[in-house]
Amino acid sequence: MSELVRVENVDGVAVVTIDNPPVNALAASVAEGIDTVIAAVNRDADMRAIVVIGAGKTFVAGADINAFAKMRESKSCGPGHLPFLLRVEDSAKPVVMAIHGTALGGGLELAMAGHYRVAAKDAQVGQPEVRLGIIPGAGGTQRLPRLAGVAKAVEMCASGEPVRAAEALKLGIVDELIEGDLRVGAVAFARRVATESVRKTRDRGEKLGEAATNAAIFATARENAGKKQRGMMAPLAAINAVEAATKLPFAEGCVRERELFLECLFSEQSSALIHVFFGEREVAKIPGIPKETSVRAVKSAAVVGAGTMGGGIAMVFANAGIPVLLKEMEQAALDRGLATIRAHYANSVKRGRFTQDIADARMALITPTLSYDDFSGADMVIEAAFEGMALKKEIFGELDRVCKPGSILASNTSTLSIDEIASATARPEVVIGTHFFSPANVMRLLEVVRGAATSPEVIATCMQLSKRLGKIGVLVGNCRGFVGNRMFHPYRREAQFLVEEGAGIEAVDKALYDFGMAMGPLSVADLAGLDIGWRIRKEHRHLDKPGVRRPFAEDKLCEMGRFGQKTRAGWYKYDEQRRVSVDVEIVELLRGWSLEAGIAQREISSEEIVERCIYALVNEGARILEEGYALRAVDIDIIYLNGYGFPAYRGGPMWYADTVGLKKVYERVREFQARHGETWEPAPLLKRLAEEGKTFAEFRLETGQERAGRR
Ligand code: T1G
Repeated sequence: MSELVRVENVDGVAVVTIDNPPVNALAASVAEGIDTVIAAVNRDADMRAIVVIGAGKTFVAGADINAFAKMRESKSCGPGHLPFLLRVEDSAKPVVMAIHGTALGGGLELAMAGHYRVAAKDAQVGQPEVRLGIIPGAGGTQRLPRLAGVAKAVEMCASGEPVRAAEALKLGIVDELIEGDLRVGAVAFARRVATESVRKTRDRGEKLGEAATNAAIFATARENAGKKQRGMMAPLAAINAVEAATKLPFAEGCVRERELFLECLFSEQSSALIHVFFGEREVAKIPGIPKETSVRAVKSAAVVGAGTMGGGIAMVFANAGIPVLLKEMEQAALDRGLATIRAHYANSVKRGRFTQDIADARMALITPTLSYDDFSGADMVIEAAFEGMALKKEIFGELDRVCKPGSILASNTSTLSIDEIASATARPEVVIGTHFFSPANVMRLLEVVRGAATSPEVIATCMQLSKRLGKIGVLVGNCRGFVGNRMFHPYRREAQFLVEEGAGIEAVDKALYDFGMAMGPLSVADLAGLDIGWRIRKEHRHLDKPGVRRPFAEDKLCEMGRFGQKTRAGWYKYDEQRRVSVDVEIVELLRGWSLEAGIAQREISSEEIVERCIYALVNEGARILEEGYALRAVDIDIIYLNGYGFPAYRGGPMWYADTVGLKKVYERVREFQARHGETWEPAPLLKRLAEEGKTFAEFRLETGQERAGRR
């Protein structure tokens, strides 16, 4: 009997416990263990029924994702768990699956191969495989429609969204919710059904619907997938597999599912998305700051500035149940900030995201103030004021005066030096950057910026807090623009250069949009406001290298007062309803300015547009890595997926470059350097890895070189 699966006889009911921490992944050895036990119990006349339950915090959270990499290497992976699950289903004695925590992917497939499912009230069940770029591969797309109906099954398999136990009960996925001790409840349930003839999920067809209604369901599902999961292959494969369940007998449906599963598994999209899955967990691990590092309690917070960012950050804390002060200089500004927050909550209630009670409770956690005096009790303060060094230093000087010892002093600056801000206090060890992304209450990314003096305890506290706030915290070093914005600068530079060289404004945006970016770079600029970059460029003009080409287009637009959507004119023009259109006047003006600047106009392919913009990101990312401002290439990937709309199915800019091959990327960068000058000087790390045939994913900084990890 493997120690991963143990069995106990509870008055004639065999309780089979899966114990494969941390999430009871359905590794081959676990499946083997369950298989053996069920066969033995069926031979044991004293045993009347079987309960399968998970040890620890969850039922089975899926197949072992680590095994997929091996399958890809060996280019083979056998029938998977299908035959094993058929044997579970063929058990003559009823098998009751007892679900707590999550039953996801292979975990739900195992549960559905059982004859009954009972669940704890807070359990969740789902088929999240599409998030890994694959589809259920062990009968999930065939059994789920038989239990939950076609519409819900296709929605769950295509979106990957889990459902809560109460809804699973309504849908027929679960047979009973257990109050109190799940194990006790499941054994009692098993006793009740012990004498009933087992019902195999695969034999149930009553919910497989009619061809006509199903055709409409699948058409809508494909349309939704095309919109919400643009560019991803797995959701469409999942829809095809569920459709097969409605058209083919169970066994043939499983064969079709397996074909689609393998197509996805051996795709670049799947390896990219599995890279992202483990990457989102790896970024939480900071070399030199062990998991045991003590953290500070953050039971109360305060935010300086109730503008767009400040208001959004206050909502993030309130949404996490943390009381937060919100300070402004004047009452009018405070009222405006509070009104915006109220409007956000009202909008969420209107869209049914949560109830009015929840909105009221969250609003009640936000306390407006015009004075710093109330800050003395705050465990953490986040400054979100205007992006000017003098003002920030004045604020931090004030915070240093009023905040209690041990309070964490954070700045939401997106470009300014944390060390210089910290120099305005006598306690730089508690000063840190917490760079939220707009809208702060929506965007998942949080760049945690380490200053030269920031203590490991403060870093550990902020990294842990980011998870509590529903964010993905990524630790970065204190360089100009940190990681995200520093890389975004050359990306946006190339987008402007391409327009100046003759590419259409729409063509540039379309090329990147088709590549998978959530939005084209010029549309993003119009949304964010062209004036923000313009003001920063003017403030840093003294840093520009003489003789080095720099884009002029956006400066010209700003000189015309075209700041983007907020002025209903930027790269594009916008009507009252913010509908966008190309402004031919600007197109002509741009051509004139370019010719004046002696820039030859030429046809530019979308391939070149993508390469110029994405390789500019990659080249700057390589610099950031070798300078130690990012801990790993995956940290950069997670930043770009969660803060800049980079397509997850491409794994992030550094993973994408590895997929293309650094040799090819390097050669292309050299070509751009030859044509466009030193702005394209290859990063030494890119050159080295390309010549050594290595990847960014393999790259690890020599110990002591990290600036994000350690000063
Ligand atoms: N396989 C291997 N490792 C896993 C894993 C899995 N399925 N799930 C989690 N881990 C690791 C994770 O990397 C982390 O490791 C630790 O467990 C804790 O996870 C055949 C083909 C269950 C909701 O997609 O969504 O089944 O960082 O930090 O926040 O058709 O984990 O500590 O070293 O996320 O409490 C489908 C994936 C697989 C679910 C718990 N299943 N897991 O969240 O902990 S494909 C999934 C999750 C499949 C079948 C197909 C979450 C969770 P480390 P954690 P958490």
